[in-house]
Amino acid sequence: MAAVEQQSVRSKGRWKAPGWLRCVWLVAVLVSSVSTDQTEEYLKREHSLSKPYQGVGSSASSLWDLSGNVLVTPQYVRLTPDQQSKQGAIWNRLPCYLRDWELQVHFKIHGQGKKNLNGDGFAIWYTKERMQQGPVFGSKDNFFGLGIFVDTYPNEEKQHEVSKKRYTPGNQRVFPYVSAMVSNGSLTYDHSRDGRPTELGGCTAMVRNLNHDTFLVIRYVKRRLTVMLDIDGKQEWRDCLDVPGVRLPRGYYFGSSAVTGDLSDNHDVISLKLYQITVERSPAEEKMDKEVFIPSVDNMKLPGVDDSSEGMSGFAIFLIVFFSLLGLVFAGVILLIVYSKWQERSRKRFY
Ligand SMILES: [Ca+2]
Repeated sequence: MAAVEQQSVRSKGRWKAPGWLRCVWLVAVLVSSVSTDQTEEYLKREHSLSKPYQGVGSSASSLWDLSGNVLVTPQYVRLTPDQQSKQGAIWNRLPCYLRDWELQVHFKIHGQGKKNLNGDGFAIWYTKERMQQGPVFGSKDNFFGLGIFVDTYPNEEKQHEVSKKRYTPGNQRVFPYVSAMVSNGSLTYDHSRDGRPTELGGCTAMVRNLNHDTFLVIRYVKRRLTVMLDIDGKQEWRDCLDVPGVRLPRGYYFGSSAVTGDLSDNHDVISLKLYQITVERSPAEEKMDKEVFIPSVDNMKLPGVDDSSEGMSGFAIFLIVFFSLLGLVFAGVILLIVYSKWQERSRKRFY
């Protein structure tokens, strides 16, 4: 059992080799010490949540805190019931200091509402803040860190229907929709637009009212953020989004939250399994991989702290260049005056 749990579900759905072939493969792996991209995975129990959730929310030694209308049963953690205006969250008590990790989320969204008459969805968080209620799927806006959203209600599409506005081609999408956002504390999630202005990427994911298990995996390895889904009951991961150059500080908290409004759903988390990924880095990669203090994404301008410091340095360079040029002109003028005076004097001496 423990051995099974030590393996990441990343390998799920792959072809299973017969025993003898696996032995040969194992020997081959042991013999060959040369590997370009060797990765290993370990389940980190302190950041994981699984059935039967012993002591969660009730014991002082629990690794998880509950907030809002969350309900813990032996089978699932219900973030919200299928009722209007509910909000619930579950947060890990321990900050995570891993550099490379993978979070596997086993979840279930189900309710009485017909398609697009349900809401609002749930979020998975890796943020500086924890246990703070707010408008982003029941959690705080202007957060520091990463949010992965499983959005089940098309707010923008519904507004367009009401106002009969035309769509920009390519902007219309099918819901439920999974998206990612990284914020440095200054970005606001635009609920009315389903987060379009701030999203890093996303995909459609038909995850409601399914009879089979649904999974989502968030991988963060060498600053590359990938989200994959296993929602078709085929035990296969399919790509959802892939963003390189995502800089997330260490020591943030994992959590999950959900919200219902006029429309509702049961948002259940069945398990959260965090795997440490051990990955080799070349000396050059190691040198590039400096400690991060403020979340950011390479080649993407986030307003706020990062941006203003960059803006300031640009302005400072401008000032330096400007005053240097001014100084040069001033020095030139003085030299010219001195030279003409000297010429005048030497002329007087000759006459
Ligand atoms: Ca929405």
